[in-house]
Amino acid sequence: MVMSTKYKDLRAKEITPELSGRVVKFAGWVHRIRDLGGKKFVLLRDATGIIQMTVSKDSVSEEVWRVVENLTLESVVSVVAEIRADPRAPRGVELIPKTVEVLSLAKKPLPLDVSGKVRADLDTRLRNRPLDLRRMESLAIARICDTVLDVIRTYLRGLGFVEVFTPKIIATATEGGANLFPVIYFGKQAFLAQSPQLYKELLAGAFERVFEIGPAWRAEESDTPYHLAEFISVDIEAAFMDYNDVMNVLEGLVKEVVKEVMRRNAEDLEILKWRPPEVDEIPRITYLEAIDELKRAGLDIKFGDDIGTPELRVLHQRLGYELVFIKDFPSMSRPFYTKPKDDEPELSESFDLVWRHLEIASGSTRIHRKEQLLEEMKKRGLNPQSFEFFIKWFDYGMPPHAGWGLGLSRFLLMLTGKNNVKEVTLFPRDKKRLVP
Ligand code: AMO
Repeated sequence: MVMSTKYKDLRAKEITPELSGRVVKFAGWVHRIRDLGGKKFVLLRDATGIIQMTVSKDSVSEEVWRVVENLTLESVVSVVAEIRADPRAPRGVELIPKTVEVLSLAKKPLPLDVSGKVRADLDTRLRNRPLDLRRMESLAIARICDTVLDVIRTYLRGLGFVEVFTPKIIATATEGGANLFPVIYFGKQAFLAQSPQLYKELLAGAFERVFEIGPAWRAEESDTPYHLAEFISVDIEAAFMDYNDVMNVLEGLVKEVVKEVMRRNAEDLEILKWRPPEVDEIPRITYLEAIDELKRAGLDIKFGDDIGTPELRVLHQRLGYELVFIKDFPSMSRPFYTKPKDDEPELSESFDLVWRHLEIASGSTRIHRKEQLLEEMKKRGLNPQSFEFFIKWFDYGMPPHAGWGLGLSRFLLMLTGKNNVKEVTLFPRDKKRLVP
């Protein structure tokens, strides 16, 4: 939809050769300047793309020429210009300015090249993130993320899930106590939520099917390409479903997201030079099968051991999947709310969704019987009193339920081909980074 505003009639992408002859207002950033003496090609950029402004000394006013001569990269300009079709210009169209006004003059030199010519390392880019985000690649990632969020919402609503928000300042650890961020809450000890887990369970006990897209915090000590101190978690919780059911929901969702990203973000994928994996049926293997495979590969691994990124690399190499569900993890390796299998209680109704060597989601059937919940808490040395706000409601009709949590930034790695979650997070937070 085209909307004329105080500063612009059209956005860069909307300026096409068919509009040749029209005089319009345009505003954007100076992306690049090619100087041929009496002629200057100024590439103007906005969030939709780039349009060339061609300025010839002998056909513009002295005032326009003076302004253009003093332009710096990333300055913001507002122009009134005639659109002219010209096959030599990028996209076959250019602007011939009548007036050029500088709305914000950028200092020289820039701390980071925005045009994409000079490569900078990730740390430099993150220190200069507001400029880094102006790069075409950053915009492509942001647009893909936008599609993902839209498709997730539409898909889950289509299945009757209701979008909810749970409290982010909470009283107890939900995913284990090691990586909590404490907060002082009116003089009392509280924490930033590691996940919406216990609240989404309570909500499934009221609304049956809920989902949330929101932040989660983990005080991650180690600096890896896959961990953030603050990340966006996509969570669902559903009453009257078990882990197989919610794996089906997740599989359907991943398929739909990939399909829609390919369709809606073809240009962005081209900018990123990436093609997401085609998703068909996602194979499901058990933890025990994975362990056996790793043993066959010569790894020294036994029941109960974690299957981390190094082990997943080996598994991916040997089994050659793009996506796989690993299920039925040992009960004691999962949080207290995870339901052990009825016939083999040392294993649990749990799963991870793995892309190549990266866990992107995890979930389970939850315990819905109070005595069993208390038993599992005891096994893990947890104090039921601290969870009274949660456990109490298991006395009043808690349905069987299941759910999962998906790390948005990890999912985006699969969809954008980037290899560090910080690249696909606007302002990432890690141990060393609190600004910008
Ligand atoms: P889990 O702790 O496995 O499960 O987290 C779910 C998903 O969140 C992502 N994730 C992270 N992403 C970036 N940085 C981090 N530090 C980080 N930690 C986790 C991962 C992971 O798969 N309550 C359960 C989910 C459930 O059972 O519903 C939970 O939080 O992609």
